[in-house]
Amino acid sequence: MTDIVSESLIADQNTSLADRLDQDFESLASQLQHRGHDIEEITKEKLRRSRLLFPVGVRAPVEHDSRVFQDWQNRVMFSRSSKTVPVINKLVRCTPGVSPHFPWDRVDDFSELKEHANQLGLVFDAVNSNTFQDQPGQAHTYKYGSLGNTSKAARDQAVAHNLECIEWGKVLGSKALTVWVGDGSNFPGQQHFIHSLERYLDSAREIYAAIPDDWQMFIEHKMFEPAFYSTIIQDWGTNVLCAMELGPKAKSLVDLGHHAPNVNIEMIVARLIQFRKLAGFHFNDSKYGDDDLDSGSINTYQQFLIFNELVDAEYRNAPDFNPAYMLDQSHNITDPIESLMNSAAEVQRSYIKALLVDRVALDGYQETNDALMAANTLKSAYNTDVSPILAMARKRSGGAIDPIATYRAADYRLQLASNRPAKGGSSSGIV
Ligand SMILES: [Mn+2]
Repeated sequence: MTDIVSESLIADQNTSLADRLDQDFESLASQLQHRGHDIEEITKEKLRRSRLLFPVGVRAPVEHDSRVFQDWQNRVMFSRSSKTVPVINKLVRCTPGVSPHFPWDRVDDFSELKEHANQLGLVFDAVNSNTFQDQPGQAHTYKYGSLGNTSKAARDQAVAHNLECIEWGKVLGSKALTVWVGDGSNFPGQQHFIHSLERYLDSAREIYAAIPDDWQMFIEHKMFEPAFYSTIIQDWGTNVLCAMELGPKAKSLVDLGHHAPNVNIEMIVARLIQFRKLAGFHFNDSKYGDDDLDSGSINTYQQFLIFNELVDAEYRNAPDFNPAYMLDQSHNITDPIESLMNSAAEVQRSYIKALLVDRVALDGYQETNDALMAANTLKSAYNTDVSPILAMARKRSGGAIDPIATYRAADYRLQLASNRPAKGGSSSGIV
């Protein structure tokens, strides 16, 4: 597939779109110039940063459909025959990172995997442990929790899995371990809130002790599911308390879908930045709960407001501010490659729009309590169509002006190739 999405195919596809893009880019350039922004600076800024940001967390939609799960497993980069992440990165040029999920993404030889990935221009980001599902052959069930289980043996087993994830991650070149546990209860009174959190913290301290000095431990909270009455790390409050308890290497990860509807997530982000505890993000979108819908498919204004806080932190040189950006979505009715490309662009779109916020004006309106103009200042940036910047940045870095169309053209060629008779044959049919 990576061969099918060739440099020449991308160049061919770009040729027909280049003139129109140049016009749109010039038009946006003059629009932004009137507002005091240099489009070249923004495009370069994006190029510089986007190579570091937006790793794609390869996650299987395991909760939904085993058939889809199988299909997904066959498509991830670890199967040599299909190369989801390399194809995406080749087209969008901003997703060089992979966030492996263990044991789903376990291989026999991690150094061989790292070498293989590096040859494809990819690197590994945070490794994810999984103690929310029982694995075949494991000695102790996680039915009643993992790191916070009442059974010491189950807790030890969960700690041991996290330690092996760290070891695998060291080989891969990862610099963080993401820990999300499904521990919780379904009935009032089922668990002692304080004792269960104490057990979680004791286990987490053992994991933290094994985190290398140049690593971080990302703690991910989630309000509910699979437990529906209480969850041990249910919100950012408990999350940050645990991160503070553990130490400076522990930080709080924000998965956009892991909050109650209508919660002010951008404010949570600001709080975590202020107290040096923002680990990063699992981007996705949601309508009702942990829907894992494509990023930017529902609430694009919220995503922009989150990036408004992130760009504000960049401008202020906020201390210990280096969040990891990952996509954490499930795709049941779309091609994951197409959805992930779309989502990467939507996340970048929010970032670019946040760069356009007139921060001097905003600061003035905040100081003078001009609520309406403060809100309008944000809206002015949000309402700008920055698509030409995204497309130009992709083109200049060797990617596709229109990644979906180029991917579909490649897929079309692939189908032609697989349908084509091996030798000669009819002259009709395939054109
Ligand atoms: Mn997540």
